[in-house]
Amino acid sequence: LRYRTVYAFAREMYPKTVKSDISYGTAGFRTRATDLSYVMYRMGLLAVLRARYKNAAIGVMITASHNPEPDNGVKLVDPMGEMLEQSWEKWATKLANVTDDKLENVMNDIINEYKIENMNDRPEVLIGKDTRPSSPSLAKAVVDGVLALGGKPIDYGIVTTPQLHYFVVCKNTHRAYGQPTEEGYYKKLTGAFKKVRGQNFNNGNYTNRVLYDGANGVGAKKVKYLREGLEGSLLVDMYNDEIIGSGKLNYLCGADFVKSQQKFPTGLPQDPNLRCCSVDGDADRIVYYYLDEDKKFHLLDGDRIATLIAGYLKEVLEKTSIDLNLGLVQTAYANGASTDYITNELKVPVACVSTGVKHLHHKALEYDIGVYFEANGHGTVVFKDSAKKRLKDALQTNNLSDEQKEATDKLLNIIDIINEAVGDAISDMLLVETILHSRGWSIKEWESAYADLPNKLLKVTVENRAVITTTDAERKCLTPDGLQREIDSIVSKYPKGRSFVRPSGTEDVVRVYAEASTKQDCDRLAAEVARKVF
Ligand code: NG1
Ligand code: ZN
Repeated sequence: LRYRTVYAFAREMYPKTVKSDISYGTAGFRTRATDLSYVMYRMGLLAVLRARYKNAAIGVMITASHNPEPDNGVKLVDPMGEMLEQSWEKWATKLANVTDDKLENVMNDIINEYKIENMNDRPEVLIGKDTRPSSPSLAKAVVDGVLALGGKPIDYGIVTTPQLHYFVVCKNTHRAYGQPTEEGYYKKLTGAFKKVRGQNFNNGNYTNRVLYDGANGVGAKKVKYLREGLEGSLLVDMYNDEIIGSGKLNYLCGADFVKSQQKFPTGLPQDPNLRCCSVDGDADRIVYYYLDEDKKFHLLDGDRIATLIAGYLKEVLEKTSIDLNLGLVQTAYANGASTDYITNELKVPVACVSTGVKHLHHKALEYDIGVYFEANGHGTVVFKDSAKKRLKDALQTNNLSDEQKEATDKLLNIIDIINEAVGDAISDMLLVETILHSRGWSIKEWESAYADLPNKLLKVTVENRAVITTTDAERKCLTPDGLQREIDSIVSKYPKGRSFVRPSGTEDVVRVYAEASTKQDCDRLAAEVARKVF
């Protein structure tokens, strides 16, 4: 009987109103909020199937991240906090696009394909949403889908994407990772942060005040709670914290605006040399920046954060007695200067993978300690369980020198500052602040490690972006025939030139990236390559 209700309910309450297809991409489904009710209900159904198949709790996050306020979206979170496994993405797409009368067939196809027999189990589905005005009704659609199929929805209300990932991991590790509550999340992060910082809140050229752009979204709402737990160890000055219904979400502010426009956001005081950071609309990305005495804008993006973290972890690691391998993972969008610096100065192995967090995360897991960041500020650090165990075991033995003991203890605390499940703006901010504090660095000193090559990212609209296929972590085109040869010949004219093109996974555009030794060359290179794509 319940089964009939599932589909009758779908037809009545959440009919498929949109004819055109959508597809589950690198960031799940994302489109205008008004077109998403039926998709949400269906993702509620899919989450229950996935949870039954994995015998674990699954997450559903409702957000469109850095997109404008009228958009929304949904992504599923797998048991260990990863993005939904790739082989299920095509089922998500099928389920979203099938007509109401065929919904039951696709559901049965999934049940048969994965031989899901425990259809009476009542697994937990953890649901989170961002601050968009459309989010509550879309969350209700997910809840209805979960209930209709007999799952147990747990509504976390408004949370950041990384918080939801954290809750899912806590649930599925029986709290070994932490308490699956917001309070548990803040306590874990701030507790570890305060331990590492100690009693001296300032150090050398580091001052414990950061200007924080909340993008008028969930990242603003949540930092208010975090601040209390920090107890003055870090002063977070909040800007752009108009939240629900202001229409200002991500507007002229936030990490995506700052990174893609390479501009100072609205709403923050423009005093020179102040350390500022911006998060995006679901607080899974962060970038730092400042204005100098001449009001020139300086951006410290994901590449900078990654190099700061990798350099520091390498140093702390060397002071312990334990031999763990450390690696850094980037995408082709990482600035060439950062890659050179990591390889030649830090001497940390660096890998390049395709765009999309799941690729970075997956590759990072190959190292004992894997640091990964996209240039846009999404990233984190992952530690192998065996690496953590070795650190903990070493601390138990009594044969460490004081220096080794201190370094091991510090590293273990640093692990607790980090949200290993997924890139997390709030946790990444605490980690950056910890490192700058420990080094006694101002933001300028951090920046002085290397000089970014001028770079440019263009969007080109073409009839069918799928005609472009790539290889070598998206750095080379396979098709259309001859395009790569043309790009190579253009690039060869520019000193330190590098350029590649690839179809976006989230927008109907082809992205053109270029970098070169001067801004003028970089602009020319980007324009020349873009012309070949038309
Ligand atoms: P696409 O649209 O595939 O380039 C963008 C970002 C990714 C990633 C995803 C998911 C760039 C160049 N691309 O992907 O880094 O964050 O969105 O949000 O920034
Ligand atoms: Zn985001």
